Amino acid sequence: IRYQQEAVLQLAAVTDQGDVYPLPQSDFLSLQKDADAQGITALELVRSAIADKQPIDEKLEALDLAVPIEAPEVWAAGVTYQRSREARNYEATGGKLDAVTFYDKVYDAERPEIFFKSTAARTVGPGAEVQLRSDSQWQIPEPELGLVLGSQGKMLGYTIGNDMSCRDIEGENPLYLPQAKMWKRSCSLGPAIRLVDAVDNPYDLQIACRIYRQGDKVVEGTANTGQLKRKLEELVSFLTRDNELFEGTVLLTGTCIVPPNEFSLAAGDRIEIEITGIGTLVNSVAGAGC
Ligand code: DO4
Ligand code: MG
Repeated sequence: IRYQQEAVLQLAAVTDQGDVYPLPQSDFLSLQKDADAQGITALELVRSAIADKQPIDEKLEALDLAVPIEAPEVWAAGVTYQRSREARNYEATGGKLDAVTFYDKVYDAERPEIFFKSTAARTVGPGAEVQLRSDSQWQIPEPELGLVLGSQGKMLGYTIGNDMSCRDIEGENPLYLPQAKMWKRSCSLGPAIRLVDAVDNPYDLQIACRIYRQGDKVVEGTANTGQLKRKLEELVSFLTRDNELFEGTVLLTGTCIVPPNEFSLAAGDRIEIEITGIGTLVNSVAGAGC
C-alpha cells in the first residue's frame, strides 16, 4: 500500500493480520527494482525488510490510503466471463437473447477484446471519488482483478480495478466504446498490490461488489476468478504483442459481476469491491461535472 503521512506518500507492507510495516522504497516499482538488483523476489525483499521490525501503531483502516501505483496506462480486457457476455448482449440487442452478436464471437474467438482504459491522471485511488458522465443514464462499476505488469509484461502483482462503464452508450453502438469507458475519474485502483508470489492460485479469488445508497445496500454480487474464460498469461500476451509497455501498466481482466439491468449509479453512492487477499476498494460517486 501507499499512505499519506504528513506531506509524503509512504510505501508500506501489510501482513494478512493487518499489521503495517513502512518500507524504505518510495514506491512499488522501486521495490521491484531493488529486488531485481539483488536477484530475489519482491516478496523475499519485503520479508527481510520487515523481519525484526515493529509495525506502526495504526491499523490499515485508520490510514489515508493513496493509489498503490501511478499506472502510466491502464488497459482492460472485456467479455472474459459469461456474465459479461450476457450483459453486453442485453445492452446491444435490447434483451433479444437469441440473437448472435459480436460479443458471442469475441467470447469464443482466439483473440480477446483488449482496450485502452485509462491513464494515471484519469485514475483515482481508494477513498477518492469516481465520477459519472453527464450524457449517460445507465452507468455501473465493473469490479475486476487487475494485473500490475513490468515493461516486458511480467506479472508483478494483483490489484483491484473498477472499470466504470456506460451501458447505454456502448449498447447504442460498439464504436462508442472509448466514450463508454474513458472519461475523467472513470477508473479506480487499489487499495493494495498483492505480490504475485503471495498468491497460490489466481484462479480462485473471491470477488464481491456492494453498492450503498444513502446507507442502504442496493446491489450485492459475488463471483470467483475461477469463472474466467481465459488464462491471465493469454491476456498479457495479446496486450504485449507488437506493443510498447511501460513499467507499472495495469491490465484489468474483465468483469464477472453486473448489477441488475434496472440499476444505474447515482451521485452519492458508495461502491465497495473486495477481492480475497487484496482488500476492499472503496469509492464514492461524484455527479457529472463535479
Ligand atoms: O465490450 C465491452 C467491454 C466489456 C468489459 O469491460 C468487461 O467485460 O469487463
Ligand atoms: Mg470491464
